[in-house]
Amino acid sequence: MKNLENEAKRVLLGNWKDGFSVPCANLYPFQWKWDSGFIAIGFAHFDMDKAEKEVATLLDAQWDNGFIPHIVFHTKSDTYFPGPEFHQSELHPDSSKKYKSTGMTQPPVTGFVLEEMYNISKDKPATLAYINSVIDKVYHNHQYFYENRDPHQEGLVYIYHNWESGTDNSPIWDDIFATMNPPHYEFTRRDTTHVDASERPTNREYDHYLHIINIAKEHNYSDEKIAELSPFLVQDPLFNSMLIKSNEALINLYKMIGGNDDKIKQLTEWNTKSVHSMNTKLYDENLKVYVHYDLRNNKPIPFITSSSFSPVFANIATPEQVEGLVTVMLDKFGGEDKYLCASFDPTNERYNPKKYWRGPVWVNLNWMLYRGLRKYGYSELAERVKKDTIEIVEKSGFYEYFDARKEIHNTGKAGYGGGDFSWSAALLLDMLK
Ligand code: 9WN
Repeated sequence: MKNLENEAKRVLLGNWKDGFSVPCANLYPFQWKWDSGFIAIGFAHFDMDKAEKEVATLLDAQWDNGFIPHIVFHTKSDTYFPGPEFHQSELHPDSSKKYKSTGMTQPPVTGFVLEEMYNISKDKPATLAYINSVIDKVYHNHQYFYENRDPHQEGLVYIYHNWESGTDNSPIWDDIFATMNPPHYEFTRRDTTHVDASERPTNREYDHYLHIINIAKEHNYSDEKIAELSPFLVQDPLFNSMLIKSNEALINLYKMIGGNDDKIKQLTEWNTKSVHSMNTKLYDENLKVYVHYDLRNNKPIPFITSSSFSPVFANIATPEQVEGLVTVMLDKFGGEDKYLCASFDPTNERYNPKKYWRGPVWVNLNWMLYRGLRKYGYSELAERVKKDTIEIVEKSGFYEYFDARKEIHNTGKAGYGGGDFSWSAALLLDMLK
């Protein structure tokens, strides 16, 4: 491939839509919450103005209760299902009056994204002034999570839909879906007109996805009712790691801004409790990794995913725990024949190297693992994650996800899902710097 850095910029500029970016043309024609954060990190390296607008546009769609939706429908498009007519965010009394959106959220990346933007900035006073103008919205979002998504006051927030995790069809959810028996809905998929169906979730899986939303809609997206009734209620180590990392970033940024002692105190209290619960409730002593917890059925979900390693990104794991995580990563995910890091345990029978979050490598997870491993002093492994990421993109292009098997990249198509995918470009650009 040509100069990777220029190619990455081309992808980002191509997906920019006057104030926000789409994750990928046609397949995802709106603004997504965690995508927008990763995209802003990419833009920060060559166009800070766009990075700032990206985040500001997302925050402009915040609800009165602090909630930030997972998709904001700024523009009309009929290339994606389900769109605004299905989600009906207007059912919730606090929803944005300005934009239609979904009634679910995505991992809270915005806090640490602001800190990344500050670190990248060549004009730090100007960037800090911008951060000062938006930071309270992010704080309000965290407040929403701790006040509405943590029914037992454990410091661990729940997600009520697999789309909230960002890791949509991971095998972790299979057993939860097995407890449900949704109707067969009539709907027309759009994703499978853009991407090979074998790389996407099945129609029956979509029945489950729509059913959970319908239950939430019946109760006008009330958090209390969702906590009481949703068949899907999970504490996700990736989601909570992002929240903890963003709490820490907000503390650092508020300290630089000055004042705000009450917020710093609150963020510190949240983090102390959250880190403790991550290391007790979500850490599996036998598997030596972090796992998801099924809050509806009150049991851990004992599978190893790339999310199981994500607490290294947020300074959550102790050095002993990191040693265990690294051993598992190398043993199960890190064979010579594989690129790091598959999204699901390659030694498990549910692993599928081509299907979305059931096995393929994702650049955003690799970026977090690279950063975390480097911070904990595992420089060799961190370098391998970085090298693998660059190599798969160089060989296969800026795809949405990639086959972990090296032989596939040498012999045929190994980049899957959407092409010219924004966060693959943005985070690769960051890794190249
Ligand atoms: C549903 C936009 C999003 C990502 C998710 C990814 C995929 C959507 C979909 O695309 O999910 O939110 O329709 O499949 O799984 O992580 O944010 O890129």
